[in-house]
Amino acid sequence: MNFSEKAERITSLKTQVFEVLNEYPGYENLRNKLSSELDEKEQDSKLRLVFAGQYSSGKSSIISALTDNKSIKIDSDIATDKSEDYEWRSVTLTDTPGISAGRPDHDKVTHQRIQHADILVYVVTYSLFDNVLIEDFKRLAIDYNYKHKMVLVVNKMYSEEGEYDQLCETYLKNLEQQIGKETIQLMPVAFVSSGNALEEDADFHPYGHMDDLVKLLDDMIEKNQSLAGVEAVAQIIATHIEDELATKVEGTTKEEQLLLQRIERVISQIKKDAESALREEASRIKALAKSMGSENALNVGTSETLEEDVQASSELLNTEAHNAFDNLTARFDELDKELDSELSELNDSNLAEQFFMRFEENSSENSLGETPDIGDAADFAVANQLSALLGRGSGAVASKAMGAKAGAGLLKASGASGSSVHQTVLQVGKALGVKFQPWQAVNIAKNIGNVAKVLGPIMAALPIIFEGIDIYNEEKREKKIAEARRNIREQFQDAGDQITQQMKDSAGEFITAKYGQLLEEISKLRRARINEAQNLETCGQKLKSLSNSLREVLV
Ligand SMILES: Nc1nc2c(ncn2[C@@H]2O[C@H](COP(=O)(O)OP(=O)(O)O)[C@@H](O)[C@H]2O)c(=O)[nH]1
Ligand SMILES: [Mg+2]
Repeated sequence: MNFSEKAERITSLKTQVFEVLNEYPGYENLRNKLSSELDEKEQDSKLRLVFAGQYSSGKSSIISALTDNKSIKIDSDIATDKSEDYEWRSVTLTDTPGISAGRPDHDKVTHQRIQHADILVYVVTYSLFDNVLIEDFKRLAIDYNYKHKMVLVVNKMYSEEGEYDQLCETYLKNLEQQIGKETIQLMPVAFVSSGNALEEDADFHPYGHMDDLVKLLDDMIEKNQSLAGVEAVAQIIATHIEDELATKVEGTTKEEQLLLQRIERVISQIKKDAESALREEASRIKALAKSMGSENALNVGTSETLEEDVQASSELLNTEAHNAFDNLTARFDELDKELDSELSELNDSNLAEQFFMRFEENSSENSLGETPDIGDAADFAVANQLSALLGRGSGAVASKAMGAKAGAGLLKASGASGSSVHQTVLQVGKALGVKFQPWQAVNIAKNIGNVAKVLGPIMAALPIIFEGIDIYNEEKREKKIAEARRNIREQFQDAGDQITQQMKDSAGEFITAKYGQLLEEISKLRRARINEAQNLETCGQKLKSLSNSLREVLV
């Protein structure tokens, strides 16, 4: 299933879930909880495409054509003075006033909105870039580092003479000259005429080509839309249904579900903490690289020791990257300890006591004076897993079930008191058939190798960067210095991006392999047990099958 198919399937299942929830009474709580969580999720996961570029280049016209919204203000004068959001497909389009109309207030609004952009759509017209625009463009592409998330649109195509294809070719050549071949190759470019697109019969408008733009935006959205965002919706719905059904099933299964649910929450929280530790370290390195770039850039043309300074910076960045790795290792260790203590706390809870009591004595009465409710073999198997999960030691329950002469104390004795941190986590994994890779095995220091390698190109490029900054001609010299500054900033920024990407790749992989896999196994177990439960009414059965379908999309 590709991204759109997956998204479509999830949307359709979501609709069906709400249809069922609206039809049957008794599930109002679930419905309300689901809608509020999904609303919240939708708000923060939606991609934002911000339209920037020159005033009057046709930003509003393009948005109007895309959304088929005729009420958007379009003017040959400066029409938009504040930014405005429009919904389009799965994303938000943000119209801005644009820049360079001699209105600093507009420039400010535009740049504020740009900071919230996931994708930047930069709109120019057939006259392409002038000096002011090119500065603005480079600032966004390089200083704000949008070059990988930018789409360039050349609008008002029909204003020129010539065949469409030929025009595109000419414009592309000009663009290469104006903003550099390398940058333009990173960036998808669309040549359109949004004015034409607004007219009714598109056949008469060979320069329209809005479909090209739509396709290009689609690709860009697909590439940037984290699948995680869409999958999170499926995850939220399935999990909530499972939680709800867990309260509706009866007997042993109910307590068992509650326990599994509690364990799931504990591990989820640990996983979130691990992820935020990673984010924190990554953004620290990124910020450091960025500030090093700016600092060194400022010294171009004034410092005699720039080369040494750059060298020192790259060494420091190297050290800091390794420190970040050490910090993460320490944090992950702490989280293991936390997981251990949370699980043993749960082990001591009334819920666990009550659950395990059922399996403690298979004759006469248990300590509550009730006749024990001994389940079938499957119940014992799950109880056994739970026992291992909570650090009671695996095997204890099963051996009891087989009638081994074990006192009630055995469960406790083999339990949390004697378990050491990593043992518990490993035991938890073992109980669920998960093999962990130790964090050290995905040593990012190994992956990073030497950050100097990342920074090598900077050093190599320095002589070229500095070439010509000593020339006499003041204007040329200024230009050369500005170019060198930008270059240095860009190099450090790229280095920061590369290092953090490597951090995210390896630590992210570790987090998923460890906690993610645990969660998956627990969720599988819960679902299997709910599926076995026979006592759900019609609505429950329907929800159960929908949540199963959602899970199928998720694998
Ligand atoms: N010739 C031509 N004019 C257009 C096209 N698209 C928009 N315009 C005109 O350009 C002017 C500015 O458009 P607008 O969408 O308000 O630009 P914005 O300031 O970037 O939002 C308006 O008069 C539009 O009618 C086009 O494709 N071709
Ligand atoms: Mg406008």
